Amino acid sequence: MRKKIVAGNWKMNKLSDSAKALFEEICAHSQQFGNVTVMVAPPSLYLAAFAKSATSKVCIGAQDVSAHNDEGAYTGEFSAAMLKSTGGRYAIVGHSERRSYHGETDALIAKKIRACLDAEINPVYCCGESLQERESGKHVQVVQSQINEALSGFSADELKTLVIAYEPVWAIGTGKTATTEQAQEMHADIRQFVSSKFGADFAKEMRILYGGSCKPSNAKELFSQKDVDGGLIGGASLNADDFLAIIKAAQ
Ligand code: 3PY
Repeated sequence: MRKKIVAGNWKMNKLSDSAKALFEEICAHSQQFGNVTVMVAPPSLYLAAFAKSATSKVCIGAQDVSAHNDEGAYTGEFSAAMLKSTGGRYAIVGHSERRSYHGETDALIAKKIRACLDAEINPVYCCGESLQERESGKHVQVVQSQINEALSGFSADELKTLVIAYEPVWAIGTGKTATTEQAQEMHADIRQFVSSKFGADFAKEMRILYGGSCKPSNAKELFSQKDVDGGLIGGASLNADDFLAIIKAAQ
């Protein structure tokens, strides 16, 4: 039985006071999270303070991390080891906004996954196709090739803490959500593909989250799908009531 994860990706939202208030409100409800792993990924400026004040039921994650784990001249970056030293547990890598605005490739993302694993940070690897790729029927091929490139340098043993987030790019920030059938179909395909690379036992245990306009009204149905192990939540994670309702839907 895979434990569900609900992760909030706050992206570049909220000034310090309102970020703190939102985080405190989420933490105040943590007794109600049951068996769901809840992760919050605030803007990185707030990470250390949040990690210090988080309850044991709320994990802190970064929205991105450097591919370098050695200290040095990497202006603007922070390492997975630094994240770990503040109490962070997860790092999102390969989000489509990092791919499109910062030109991140799966080769670079593979290095970020390596940096996370070396520092004992759980990587949340994002993959997903564009609208054009979906409409031309190439979505399965595109996602498989992303995963293939990002994960091929690793053994199953190394990737034990990996989480995959399937986020169709056409559903990110657009209000469009994949139908439950589309989500389940892709998740099942991802699990099958991972199984062919790393073995059935590994694939059976690996969590695959759905991301892309997941909200209270569609979360329960999405999370009830056999291969959907929770969600990576964008806009709806910025509102405590919505985020808490999504956590409830995962229980
Ligand atoms: C979204 O739901 O918009 C996301 O990008 C989550 O990462």
